Amino acid sequence: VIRAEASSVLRPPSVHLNQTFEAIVAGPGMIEETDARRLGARGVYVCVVGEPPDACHEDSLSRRFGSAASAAVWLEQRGITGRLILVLENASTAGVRSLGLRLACLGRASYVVVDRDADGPERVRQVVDEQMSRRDSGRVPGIDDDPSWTVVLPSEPALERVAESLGALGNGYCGMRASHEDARPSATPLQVVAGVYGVSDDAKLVPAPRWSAIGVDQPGGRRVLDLRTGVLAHIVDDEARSLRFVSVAQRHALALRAEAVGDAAQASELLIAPTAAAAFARSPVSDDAGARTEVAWTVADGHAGIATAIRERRRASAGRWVVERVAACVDVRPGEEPQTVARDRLDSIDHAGFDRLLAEHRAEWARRWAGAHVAIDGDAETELAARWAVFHLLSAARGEDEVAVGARGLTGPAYGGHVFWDADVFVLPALAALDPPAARAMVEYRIRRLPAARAAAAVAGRRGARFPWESAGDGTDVTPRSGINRHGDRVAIRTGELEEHISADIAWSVCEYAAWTGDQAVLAGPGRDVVEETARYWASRIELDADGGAHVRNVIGPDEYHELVDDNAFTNVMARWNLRRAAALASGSRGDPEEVSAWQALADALGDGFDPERGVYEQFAGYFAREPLIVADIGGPLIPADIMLGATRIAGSQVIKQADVLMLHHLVPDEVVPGSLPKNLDYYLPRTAHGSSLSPAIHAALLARAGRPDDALGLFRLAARLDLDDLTGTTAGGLHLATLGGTWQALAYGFLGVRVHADRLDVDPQLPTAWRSLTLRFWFHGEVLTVSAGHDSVEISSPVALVIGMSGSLHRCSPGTTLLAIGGAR
Ligand code: IFM
Repeated sequence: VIRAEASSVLRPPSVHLNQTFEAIVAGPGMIEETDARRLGARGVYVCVVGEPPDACHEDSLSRRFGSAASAAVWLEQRGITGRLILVLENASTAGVRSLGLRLACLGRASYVVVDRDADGPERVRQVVDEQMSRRDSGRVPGIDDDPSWTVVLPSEPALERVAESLGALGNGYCGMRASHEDARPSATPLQVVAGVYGVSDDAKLVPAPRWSAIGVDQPGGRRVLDLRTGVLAHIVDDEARSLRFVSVAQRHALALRAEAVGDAAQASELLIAPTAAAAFARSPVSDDAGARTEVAWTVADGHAGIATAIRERRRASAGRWVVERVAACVDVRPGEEPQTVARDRLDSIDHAGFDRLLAEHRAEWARRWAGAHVAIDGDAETELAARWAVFHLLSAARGEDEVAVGARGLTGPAYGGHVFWDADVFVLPALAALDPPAARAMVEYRIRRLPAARAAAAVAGRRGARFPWESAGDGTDVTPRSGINRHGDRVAIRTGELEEHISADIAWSVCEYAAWTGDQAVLAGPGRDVVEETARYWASRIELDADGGAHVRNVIGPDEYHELVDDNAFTNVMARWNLRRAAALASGSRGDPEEVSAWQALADALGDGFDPERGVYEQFAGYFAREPLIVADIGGPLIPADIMLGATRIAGSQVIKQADVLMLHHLVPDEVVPGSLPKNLDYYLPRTAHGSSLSPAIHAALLARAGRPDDALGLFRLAARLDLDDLTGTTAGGLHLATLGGTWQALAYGFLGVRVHADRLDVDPQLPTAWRSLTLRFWFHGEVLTVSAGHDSVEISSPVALVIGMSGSLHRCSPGTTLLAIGGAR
């Protein structure tokens, strides 16, 4: 990075540029017309710093921008920021500095002052020429190493598998772990395509051919994940580096470029068989004018397959080698010819080429962040962790067709890629706000599996639809029936049979999606079928007493330490909500009035375990009589209490794994007794081991809602850093997507107090003392809003008029920015 000091003359060739600037912002008059055209034609943006704009050279590209401010914004929208911009100024250093202060994207730019009357213009040309020659020789592009947007992966060999998860890249279609480009024994490289599952062997995601092992060891250095532009860089030193990305602009496209000094041996094969079991085949490598091409494919159970086609070019010049790979990763349907499908995609990807793919990819990430920004003033470490969470949420799903978001997304093999309630309750609400089309694709995944859920209900002798606890390709239940525990013993897994709340959770997520997006069409069509069919299931699942009491017996609630319980409060209240919501959707339209009133009556009869004397919900029938153990007797939070004290002891106690009753306060606050949150928090928090990664973020959200933001902060940081610090020791198997979704939810629902309604948005900020402000940008009813809360006021920016509920009043906000005082309207 150029670090020239401000001076009257640009420090010339002694200035060592170790990366290609993506943009050069130059002062008026410094670049001749012909040069401007020449440079512009070659992809360098020449913009103007300083006023007046009419001093711009008539025919230069600068005319397009008018001012440095608009130039900077234009560049930022293309993912070009900070150190990737060289600002050259011929007015005053102070002018550029003040511009940098006003514009975040120029705040980190390198800048120099050129004396126009001396040899400044010539120096500018030298810098530009050096830049162009770097680009022409295909050097590895640099990244903006902004500490608030980059995550350095751990480099200790013992943490290699954790690092592979933390730096995983994905576009919702395919995902790959951040494995090194050489094949290290400690590594577990994996590339998968969302929704491509095998059938046998627990219906796991099918591993794709590996495409990024270039056969060259570049030891040491830093692996840096650039969240802003979605690239993974491996930087050994000025001479050796690599950069790769999974394109978010073209879902099949993958690209990698690496360079180093010396000679690189050519790998004989470009694609490598994944280690996990799947039939693997390859075509012979073909060589056409130095571009080597290969296609390989994996097939599981003879039906689900992934083909990868790759083209590699190696250049060597001046003692340096550069390897460039572009690849196409495609799912192959039965009857399709893998070679043809992948090769066709590759040809069009290769036609675009590495630089254009990267430019499109960066621009798409810039577009995504424009609707998903997170800033926490006063807590840089947590801010980075929150951005990292949003990055991986946005990488997990895509806004087309349908998308299956597994418990670990596309970042690792744990749980075989199966879809749990993690997707519907934890990830989906975040994506409904950050990337609504991606959330719609997640809803679509469930809608298309409604027939399988109906069949499951029928097999159980019930009506309606019963969704599976773990779901993969066809929507049948793929929960394993047994597993090996940490002591090596085989134990029964009963969640598939008993954890039935998922059916109501899915109905809830469809409604939450509609509330965030205003997409009423989904609730008038297939989404309504999901809500009604699940209600129908509950209606046939609920058992009635002789005295008219309604019960759901023999279930597992979210707290999986207690199996085969009756009247789990969470299950019952979610079922009640499901019945009421279906009744509301059905009444007055095509609904059968008799069925609607039966749903309403059942909902009213269903016990919820609320004990009015204590003001606390009993988690299930008989829970209060269990051994009164609390977690502090065993250890700190995030402990697997069942392993420490044995599953039987814990099952007989009041220690619970994760938020259960309290999930109700988070998901359906209108279904619980008003004002019951504080007492239930006080009761259940000491009994919660957070043995599931799903737990801390939800408690953080609820503590903030209960007016205890400083208490919330500890659990929030735990959630935000759960994977970054591998706090559960399970991150090697992939990232905990539910925790990432919970992290965003804790910020939005918890600290900002956001609630969405059909016609308005409520906010009720509760910031920890350590934070000066919290800013979130998100989509609400088709528009991007920015909500920025401090301790005394909240600022809401919206392109359209909006009704905001705050402190018990409704505020009509005009388009633009509205400032509301917390605790009273202004
Ligand atoms: O869905 C969760 C569950 O709540 C706790 N055990 C792990 C599952 C997958 O993350």
